[in-house]
Amino acid sequence: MPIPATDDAFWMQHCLQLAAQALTLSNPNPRVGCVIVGPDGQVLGKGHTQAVGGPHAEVMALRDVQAQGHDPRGATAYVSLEPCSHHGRTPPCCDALVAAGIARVVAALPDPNPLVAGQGFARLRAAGVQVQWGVGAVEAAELNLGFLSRLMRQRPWVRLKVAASLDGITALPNGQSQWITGPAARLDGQAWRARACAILTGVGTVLHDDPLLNVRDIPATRQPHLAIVDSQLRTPPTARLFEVPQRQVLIYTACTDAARQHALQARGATVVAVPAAQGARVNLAAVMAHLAQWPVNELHVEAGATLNGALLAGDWVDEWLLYQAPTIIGGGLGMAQRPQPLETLAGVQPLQVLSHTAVGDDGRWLLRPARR
Ligand code: AOF
Ligand code: ZN
Repeated sequence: MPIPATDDAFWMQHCLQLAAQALTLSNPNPRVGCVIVGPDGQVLGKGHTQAVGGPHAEVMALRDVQAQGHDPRGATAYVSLEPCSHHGRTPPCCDALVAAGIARVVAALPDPNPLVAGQGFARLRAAGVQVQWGVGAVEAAELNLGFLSRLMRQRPWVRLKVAASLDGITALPNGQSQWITGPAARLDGQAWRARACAILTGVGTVLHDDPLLNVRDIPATRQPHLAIVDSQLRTPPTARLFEVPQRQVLIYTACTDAARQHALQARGATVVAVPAAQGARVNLAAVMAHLAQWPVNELHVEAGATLNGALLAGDWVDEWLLYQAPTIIGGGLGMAQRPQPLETLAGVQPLQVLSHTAVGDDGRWLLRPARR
């Protein structure tokens, strides 16, 4: 039996599934889905946001309606974000919906983009379209937590990934850190990299591991950008990370040495001068503000204990992605070293467990500071 176009919760779920298909594709645009449903519960067309510069979800769905030879007049459009009202890289979606004769729009969330921010709904209403929003808002926000963080807090959503042993060791005292977790966890880690707008690391990791910090071993339509916190510009211009095509490398530094800057720029890096913080390190607030402007929605951190500790101490970590191998190393470096160790446990931030799952032989915790 067809599901009528009045079952908003049902159709919004469908819409959110479409939005999820844009998980690694649409960055830094939000992941949005749209399904257009006829009055008798017939799906007339559906779509999701394409790669940046490409069509939005509503336009994809309207094209699908047309391709299938359906008539969208009088239909309901379910969309997981307020249809845009601005001319960005693409024309306004609300105009396209109005032109197609859509009678009702059900949205999950308003768009916090100041260029839209309620004007999409207002324009639809002014054109006589019935508008309702709020259905599926929690799920739509979860899917777009990076986009919402960037627009509403002017900072990326910071997800910090660590691979540790049962005793919380991430590297031997000599710094060796590879292969603590197994192949399934490493592959899972790639999927989390793929959904991020950018990966963040510290120069210590670059010097020690000469990592690529790219997406590999899984299908990828784009590479996240790479940001390096490097107060003294010690990143070697010969580092392997410069060999990854299709991404930008941003180096945040407090060092003004022109020769070093030029050598890195010659490798394609964008060197960003930020104020020094205490201990000759870079000011992380300035780094985060710049990344939000870049624009970065989800920032995936893979760094050593020093940068992790600075992020923890500065309260920048929104989410911990912690892989835990069933092994006890018995000494070495922990996952985060604060610049100033706490003197009392009262300062410890409790974490809320979002999930705890087996990934191959390892465990994966997804944790968020309890108050967020
Ligand atoms: C929608 N539907 O599927 C998405 C929207 O530069 P543009 O033209 O691609 O516009 C990007 C902005 O449009 C983005 O920041 C957000 O406000 C909105 N995204 N809007 O109606 C969509 N992805
Ligand atoms: Zn749009």
